[in-house]
Order: sequence, then structure tokens, then C-alpha cells
Amino acid sequence: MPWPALAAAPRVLQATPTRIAAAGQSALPVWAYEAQVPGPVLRYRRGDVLDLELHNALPDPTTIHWHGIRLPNAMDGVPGLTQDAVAPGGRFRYRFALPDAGTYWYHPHWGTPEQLERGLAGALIVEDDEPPPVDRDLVWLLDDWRLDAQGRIAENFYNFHDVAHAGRMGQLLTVNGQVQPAQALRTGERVRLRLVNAANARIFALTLDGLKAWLIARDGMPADAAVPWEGELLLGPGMRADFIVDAAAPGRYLLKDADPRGERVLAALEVSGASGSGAARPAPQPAPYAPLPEPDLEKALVHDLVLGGGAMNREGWPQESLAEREARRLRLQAGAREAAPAWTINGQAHLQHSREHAAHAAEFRVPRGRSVRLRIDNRTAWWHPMHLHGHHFRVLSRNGTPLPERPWRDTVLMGPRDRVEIAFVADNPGWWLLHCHVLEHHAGGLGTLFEVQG
Ligand SMILES: [Cu+2]
Repeated sequence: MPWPALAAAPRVLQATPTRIAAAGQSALPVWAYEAQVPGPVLRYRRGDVLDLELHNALPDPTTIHWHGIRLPNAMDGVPGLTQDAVAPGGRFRYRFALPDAGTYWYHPHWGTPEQLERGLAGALIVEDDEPPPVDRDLVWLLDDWRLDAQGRIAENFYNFHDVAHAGRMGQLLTVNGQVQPAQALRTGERVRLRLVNAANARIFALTLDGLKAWLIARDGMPADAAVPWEGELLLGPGMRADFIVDAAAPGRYLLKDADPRGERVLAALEVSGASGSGAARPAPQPAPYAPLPEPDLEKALVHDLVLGGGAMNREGWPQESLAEREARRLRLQAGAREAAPAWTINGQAHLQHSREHAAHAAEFRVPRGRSVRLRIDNRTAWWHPMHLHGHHFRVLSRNGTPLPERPWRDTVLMGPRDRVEIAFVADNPGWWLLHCHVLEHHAGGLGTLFEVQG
């Protein structure tokens, strides 16, 4: 009998400071995975085991969060809650099965506003069992960059204006780190386009004129049917959208963001070559659906979450006790980079989450297997993409109006004063975060945690 096979060596992912050509600069100082911005596209098949060792060559601690993956709690990458932060020079092995196909991504969850902005993010693609047939599969990480007068990444992370308003916006938009890249396509090709919003705070309003395109998945989860892409698609931080695009005729077609200050080009699709048969292809079918556990709405635990704070709010800033303020002053003096309280969930500002997540009490506890209905009430004047760790949820209603399709998401975008109701089966034991994915909002308190009791 052979010896049981030793586990194969994990793939190494090194996080390191480096200089690369990005954001219009020839040698931009960044922090990067494997010296690439974005990090390498990690591709697996559904059911594969991701086995990867993070090597931290950064000057700061770090972790990796696998956004949207239903994984064991100990692999979720939340420092002080699911693991210790990986110190400079340290290593951490992430190993877990990938239960769902779709477009996901990975990024640090320590000093998140700074570490993402410096370049640490990458796509994680889990192939469908029966993917919709395409000629090409493109992964585009959308981002924005705030550069200073010297063309370096501006180091005013956590500044109070960004934290209390819409978060950190950069003046430069990029796709895969490049300003207005062009992708060449042959006439007649059918392309899967996977978009990931890796920006700290920007909500993209995306258009692609001139080509036929269909939305087939959001946040990794396939739609019931392909939906033609018409008008602006809102993609908040952390969210993903998968499209099928037919390059039916030669030409130059632009992916644009409808910034309130004017349309801006993100990237171009340059289609060339003789026209084919000219026959339009039939609409694509989304991948066959991998069922998630269906929440039992009748027997669910119902919990209310009220989002408060932010600028232009009558109720004012969250209060910090004198002792809390003094403790924060000492931490800042010791070199910590963190935000002042600006946001709350049910009156609590969720702060210090780089180090002391576990110091916060659970907002609610639920026995494993029970369904949960969360009614989230945004009483602020700002947009918030609310992200749930470890689970996917159905969006049941928005502002009291039921959504008949009840789409599956891991992040729900809420406009000012919006109310949404979401539901999920709490089948993944452990301590999980629910937070705004505008990274400066989370740093300023807009998060909470809950426990699924094993
Ligand atoms: Cu927010």
C-alpha cells in the first residue's frame, strides 16, 4: 500500500512593495500580489480546493479576504476575528473548497482602505460546470486612483472628509491598472466580460454602446435568464457583473462610466476583421443554476439594522467617550492609521477593526441552519454597498416594493434613505461581518458582526 499522499505544496502569493507601470505612470510605487497590479487571476473549477500560502513582504500586517466565497470561517481573512493578522515576514496558508462557480475577488482585510488603494486586489474565477460557450473570457478589474502632484499614490488615507462623505475617490480610472486599455477582438467573436469593482468607494455607472450585450450573472450568481444590457449598470465597490458581448461588426466600442461630472472612457473593444455570416447569434443562456439553500421566510429570525451617521445628517456624529478618544489618540501616536467615528449601525460605530474585531459584541446570534431576514434602513444621505461575509442572500424588497426575481447577491447597493430586506440561511458557523464596502465608511464605523452558532 502506498503512503497517503502528502498535500501538494500550496501556490505562493507574495504581497510585496514594488514599482510597476500602472495608472499612467511608468514606475508607480505600489503594494502588489506577485508584483502585479491587479494580482494574478486565480482560476479554478467548481469543487476544486484553493490551496495558497500568503507570504507577507509588506511593512504592515495583512490578510486575504475571499469576497463572495462561502468558505469556512477560519479562512475568511478577518483579522482579530477569524485569524491573527499576518505580520511582516509572516505566512498564512488558505485552503478551502470552492462550492460555487462565478466571478469573485480577493483583497486584504487589514488596513483595507490603504492596502487596496496601494494595489492589493485580484480576481478569483470559479469556472461553471457547463459555462456558456464563448470564444474569449475577459476579466476586468475596475479601479480609480488618487495620485498626488508627483504622480504617486496620495497618502491621505482615512482623512476625515473622505470617511464622512462618499469615501476616497481617485481622479484616474483604470481597467486592470491601465488607463483606457484597448482589447482587440475579431469580428464575430462572442466574449464573456467579467467586471469587478475593486475601487475603494466609486460606484460605476457603466454603459457599452454599439454592441449587443447581455447580463448573465451578478456577484457570481447566474441570473435566471440573460438580460439585455441597456442603459447604465450601477456597480458598487465589491460588486461583480458578468456579461456576454457579441463583437458582431468591426468598430471601436467604448466602456464608459457616467460620472456626474461627465462621461469617462474606461476601456475600448476594438473589433476588426471581415464580417462573418452576418447572422446574429441567439441570446446566451446563463450557466445552469447551482441552488443555494432557500431561506424559510415564515420561520426566519427577523432583525433590523439602522444605518446612521455621515455628513449632512441631522442626528450628527457618533459619540466617542473621553476614554475611547484618549485610547484612539494613543493608538494614532503609536503609528496606527485609522478613522475617527463617523458612521453607526444601530447606534454603534464599529471601529478598530484592523485589530480588535472580536472586542465588539455580536449584533445578533442565530443557531446554524436557521433563516435570517434582515431589514436594513439607510437613514444617511449617502450610498452604501452592504456586504455580507460567508453567505449569499436573496434581496426580497426595496423600499417596501417586493422584487419578484429575489436576486442572489453578496453585496446590496443602497441609495440614500433606501430600505432593503434581505434573507439567507445562516448555515455557515462562525463569526461573520456585515459592512459597507465603501472602505472608508467601514473604517469610520459602518459595520457589524453576527454569530452563527455551530
Ligand atoms: Cu457606505
